[in-house]
Amino acid sequence: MSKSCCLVGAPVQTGASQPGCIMGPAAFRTAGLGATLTSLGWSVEDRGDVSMALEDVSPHPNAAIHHLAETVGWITALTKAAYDAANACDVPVFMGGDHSLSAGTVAGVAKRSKDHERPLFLLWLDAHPDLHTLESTDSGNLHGTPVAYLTGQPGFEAFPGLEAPLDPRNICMMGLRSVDDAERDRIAELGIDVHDMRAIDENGVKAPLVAFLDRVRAANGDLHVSFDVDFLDPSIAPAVGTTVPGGATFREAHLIMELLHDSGLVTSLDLVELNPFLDERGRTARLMTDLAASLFGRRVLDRMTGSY
Ligand code: B3U
Ligand code: MN
Ligand code: MN
Repeated sequence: MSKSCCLVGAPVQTGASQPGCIMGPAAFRTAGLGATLTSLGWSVEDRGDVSMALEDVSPHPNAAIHHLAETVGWITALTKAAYDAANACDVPVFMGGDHSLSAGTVAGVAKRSKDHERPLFLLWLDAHPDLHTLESTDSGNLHGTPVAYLTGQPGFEAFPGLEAPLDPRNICMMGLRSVDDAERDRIAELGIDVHDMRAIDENGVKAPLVAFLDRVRAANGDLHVSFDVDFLDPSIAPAVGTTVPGGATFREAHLIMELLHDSGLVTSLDLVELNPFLDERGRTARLMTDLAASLFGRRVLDRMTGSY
């Protein structure tokens, strides 16, 4: 029996500073993500786009914060949609949408992992650690906060209560190159496994990723991958509102996807921050779709390797 994946659209843009991510799910569909995964032998169900109901939330004392009620609405809706999707297919793929959506998708799949008494691990591919609390964010853009929320940091009273907070030691971040002071302190305090671009330049991507995957396997864990477009260098992936120079090359990202596939460990995926309004003739949407295809088993040549 073929393995199943389901596509879930999360047209969220209220966590970012500029509009455009609302078009992300449509761009992934236009780039043929569903048909690509079908051609790789997966049975694919497109569950459509999630919709949001505004929540009644009082303003936060941090006046920089914008769209709090919308974000809370999205997190509530996406937590449920992700939990349902994770119960309905082997690997749900969440098509964003800005990165605030991961506060919901990861919360939802974490709840399902908890039902199955499996620890959830999180691979965060991003230029940013997205580790602000509602107090520490200066920009007020809530796509900078999901990892702090998901690890149960204080100050998220306005957000929905978390049923299954993540253990920060089960998080691996790769690609960081824009980190604010409060986030730098929090990384050290929480003991997150971080590989910034300097570390990738010095050590490559394979050794740290394989070490992390070995930990996931040894713990019999589930693995959620959250892939922010800005992990990639802007020269190959221009369709993102927060470009940061010095990102991952196509070859680094491609190898990560192939190693993830070979591991057989990935149980859910976010594709986030695609802003089609900023794209050049669909090239970023197509690149993200191609990279996802590699994670789902597109291969160049057969290899006689071990598990990875
Ligand atoms: N840390 C900054 C920048 C940022 C975070 N995530 C994105 N940008 N995409 C902030 O606004 O919180
Ligand atoms: Mn991000
Ligand atoms: Mn980012």
